[in-house]
Amino acid sequence: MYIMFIGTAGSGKSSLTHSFGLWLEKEMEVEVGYVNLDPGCTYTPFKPDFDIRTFFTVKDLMEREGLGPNGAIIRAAELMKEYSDRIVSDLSMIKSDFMLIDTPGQMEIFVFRDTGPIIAELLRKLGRIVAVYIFDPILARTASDLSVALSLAVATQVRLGVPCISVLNKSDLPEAETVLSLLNHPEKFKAKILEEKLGASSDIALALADLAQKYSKHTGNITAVSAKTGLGLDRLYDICREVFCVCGEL
Ligand SMILES: Nc1nc2c(ncn2[C@@H]2O[C@H](COP(=O)(O)OP(=O)(O)OP(=O)(O)O)[C@@H](O)[C@H]2O)c(=O)[nH]1
Ligand SMILES: [Mg+2]
Repeated sequence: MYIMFIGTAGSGKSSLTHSFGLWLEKEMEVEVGYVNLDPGCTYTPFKPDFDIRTFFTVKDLMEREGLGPNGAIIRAAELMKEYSDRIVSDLSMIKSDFMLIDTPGQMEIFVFRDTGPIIAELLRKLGRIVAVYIFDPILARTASDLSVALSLAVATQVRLGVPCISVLNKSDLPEAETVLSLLNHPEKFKAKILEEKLGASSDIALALADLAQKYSKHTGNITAVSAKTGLGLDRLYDICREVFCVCGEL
């Protein structure tokens, strides 16, 4: 099974790839392959079995092509698309029960450009694939911010076209408690949005909250995890497996 971790910058993609991998190896005694698809990172907490940085890095592109950091990130996304067949062919050679894929820090270069959907589609031909959308409680300090964060998860599902589940990472932090309480109580969530007095934007935030609620009916509720403490990793494992038991390959 291929599991792709997607999320906003700093949400914990690399940490969760690492801690979930260790958990799978120790608790489930399965073989785990680790994949780094972030050409901009300088460090990964896990030892990658495949690393996009063997082809190119954002730093090299800046030097070689005289680009600024954003230009180099966009160029890296174009190159990743060009290399997609090669990447997927290399991944198909790695023997493992679970292949955990860490994706670029800036999710827009993976999800909103062609790269992510192309790689997801190629992997889908090889085997089962799930995208795990990671919520960062730090980016959902208000109810309206949470509605925006939820809409990004919906957009990811639409863009990647593979089964997508959502987790709330950093659930060891106090901010996570508020987020979970809003997610579990839709009426309270909506009341909070109205309390925030956003004027005309309240209606948009309410519509986004409704959209997310509708979406979660198909994908299950958001599971609280912590890459730091290991909380909820057993549930993440169950959900990844349930995706295929319940709906088969979508
Ligand atoms: N408290 C807490 N901190 C976490 C958790 N997961 C990640 N972090 C911290 O969040 C920061 C970002 O974690 P990363 O794993 O590098 O996140 P990322 O999404 O891979 O980041 P980029 O690739 O740079 O976008 C680090 O300081 C981590 O230690 C968690 O479960 N709890
Ligand atoms: Mg990372």
